[in-house]
Amino acid sequence: MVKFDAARRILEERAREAGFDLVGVTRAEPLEAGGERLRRWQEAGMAADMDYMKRPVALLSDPRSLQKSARSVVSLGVSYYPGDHPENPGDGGRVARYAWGRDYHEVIKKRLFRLRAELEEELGCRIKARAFTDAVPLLERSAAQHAGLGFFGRNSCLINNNIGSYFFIADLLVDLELEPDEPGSGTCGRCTRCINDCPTGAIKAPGVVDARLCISYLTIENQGDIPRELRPKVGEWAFGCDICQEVCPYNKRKATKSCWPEFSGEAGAGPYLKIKEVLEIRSDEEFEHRFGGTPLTRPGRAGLLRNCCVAAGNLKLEEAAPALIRCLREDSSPLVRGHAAWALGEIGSKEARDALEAAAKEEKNHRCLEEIEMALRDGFRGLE
Ligand code: B12
Ligand code: SF4
Ligand code: SF4
Repeated sequence: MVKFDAARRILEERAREAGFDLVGVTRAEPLEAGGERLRRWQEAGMAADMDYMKRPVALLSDPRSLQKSARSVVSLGVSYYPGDHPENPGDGGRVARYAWGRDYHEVIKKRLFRLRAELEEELGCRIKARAFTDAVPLLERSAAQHAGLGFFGRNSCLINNNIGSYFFIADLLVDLELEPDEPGSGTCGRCTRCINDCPTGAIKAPGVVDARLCISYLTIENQGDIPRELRPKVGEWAFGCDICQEVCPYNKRKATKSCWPEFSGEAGAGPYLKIKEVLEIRSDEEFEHRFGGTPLTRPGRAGLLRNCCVAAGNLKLEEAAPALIRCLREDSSPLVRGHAAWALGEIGSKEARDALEAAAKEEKNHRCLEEIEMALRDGFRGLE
């Protein structure tokens, strides 16, 4: 039988060797305070259309609902910070840092399995384990806070005093009894920058993000329209949003560059999408060819084109007008046609208006027709 503290030490060593920046352990017991906050969040409707976040609190807050035999939760943190966001070349749709490289689910899972295998070898016993990151129903931030990885910032992110908040949380649920860590502690002090600077006012109270307003939700998880009144506030973001982390003093001082090459901009889509090029993607095959193996597949082809339409409209990107007009005429998705209409209204050129007027005669979809009419009514200020 392996000794309690020896197993903990071996875990720490192997996890560091595997490239994890943070490692901590908590007992596989219900996360009661987190569960209570989740209940209030769900009841307020803040989970928007994310059905997986509407599952019972008892399920989402209990690690043993994922693995009955689990005794400990090993919580791991890995920095994805690729560095500063470069200046927009002028025609780019901004991508949140966590998504510049390869799909973190796959990349991290591989290392988690390797870590488990190494632990089994070193400890000389079979370990029944479940390994995951961001893919199962568990309050990962709460578990990580219990395991000592950091404290909750007012932006609701888990912040580590040494590396800031640009890190993924990954978990190994194991049937081993491991020595638990002290819970993470720290404070935002009197700072409220994230709350003040969130463009949509999504941070409703310290640690409480209303997903219905959050740009990250609107551009990634949301499968429908980006509400018209929120579109101007989305700015140039085409996938996710980093503002409440960018303004955070902990990240300004402490953000530590990731040492995983898979998360660098060169490994994936990088910091900006070429809006004009994305707007030309017409098939799922082409989309998969361009973005397969990166986190950008999450909203699907139509979702990513929708986002690029909104970014083009906000950038008043006249050079994207021909591509937007092709979306309006040819795209099979009403979501794309509707948002292309909005963007053309924002760009407000003569060719944009001509295209909208022509489309108004052809469009059969009721929602798209409404978008076209509203674009003709509300856009084009200053063209007369
Ligand atoms: C749903 C979800 C989202 C939703 C909702 C986000 C939200 N804040 O709820 C959307 C799509 C908006 C989103 C956005 C992002 N997400 Co997200 N998301 C998740 C997911 C799947 C569940 C989060 C959740 O349970 N929300 C429900 C609410 C109630 O919980 P919560 O926000 O985590 O808040 C808890 C704590 O903040 C705590 N709390 C807050 N204040 C206080 C104060 C006290 C005193 C106490 C005791 C507790 C407490 O209580 C809550 C319950 O545990 C997790 C993965 C997972 N399975 O956990 C990733 C996760 C939270 N996301 C992550 C990331 C990276 C992001 C983005 C940065 C991506 C981006 N750049 O666009 C943004 C950040 C936006 C933000 N400010 O939260 C990481 C966060 C890592 C970290 N260091 O914190 C996670 C953990 C994924 C991972 N495995 O790495 N996300
Ligand atoms: S990710 Fe962006 S929109 Fe969401 S809470 Fe943070 S600043 Fe606000
Ligand atoms: S910006 Fe300020 S208030 Fe927000 S999480 Fe960072 S330290 Fe806390």
